[in-house]
Amino acid sequence: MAGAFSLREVLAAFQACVTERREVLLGPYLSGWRGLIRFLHTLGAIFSFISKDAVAKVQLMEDYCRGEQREQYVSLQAMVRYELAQGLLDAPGRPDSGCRTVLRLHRALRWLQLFLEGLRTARQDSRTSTICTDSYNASLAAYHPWVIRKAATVAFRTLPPRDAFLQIMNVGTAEEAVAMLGEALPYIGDVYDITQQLFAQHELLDLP
Ligand code: 1PW
Repeated sequence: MAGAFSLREVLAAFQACVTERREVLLGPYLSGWRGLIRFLHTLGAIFSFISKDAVAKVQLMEDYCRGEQREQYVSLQAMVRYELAQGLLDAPGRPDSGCRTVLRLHRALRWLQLFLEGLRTARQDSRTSTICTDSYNASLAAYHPWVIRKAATVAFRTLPPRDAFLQIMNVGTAEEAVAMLGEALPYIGDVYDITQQLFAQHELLDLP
């Protein structure tokens, strides 16, 4: 069915990211992002603006995954090893490394995690826009200049009420969507935590 799309697929992709050895596979990580971007587009034009930068970053990473060095970009762990060993993270004015690009997506993933968790646990009459603004302010906003924070906050105000939002996730009834979130969110948390630890270990959390 054209346009049929469920947030369940996004969460399944993030679930498929983590290997038995606790490595994060870039292929499913980027499919998760692709799905999320598709979902953001269903929220209207103003969210297309928000997702524009994520689209560019996912595209850049997909190019690495298909490029000559693709074997070095199978997992986040391989990528960090490779880019560090090649000195790709030392040169100033190199804004296109995989590590600094994934770091931006990683910070945005924290926002998504907090937002969906807020949505899951909120009272039925809660405002989606408030949940979204609060989760943004608690995460990604710290890395954004004022003008982006402002534009983001304006976009959030257009979000539909909680129950309607749960419906457009296309997972079933609001109750079913909440149950799905409860099941799937630990996997996003897992991906986030492993990535955070990897980047911290190599002192890459502040890559310009
Ligand atoms: C409904 C909740 C959905 C959460 C989805 C997350 C989407 C994240 C995209 C936010 C992007 C805002 C505008 C872009 C800002 C860029 O300057 C910034 N990129 C990100 C992803 O934060 C930093 O990238 P840069 O300039 O250092 O290359």
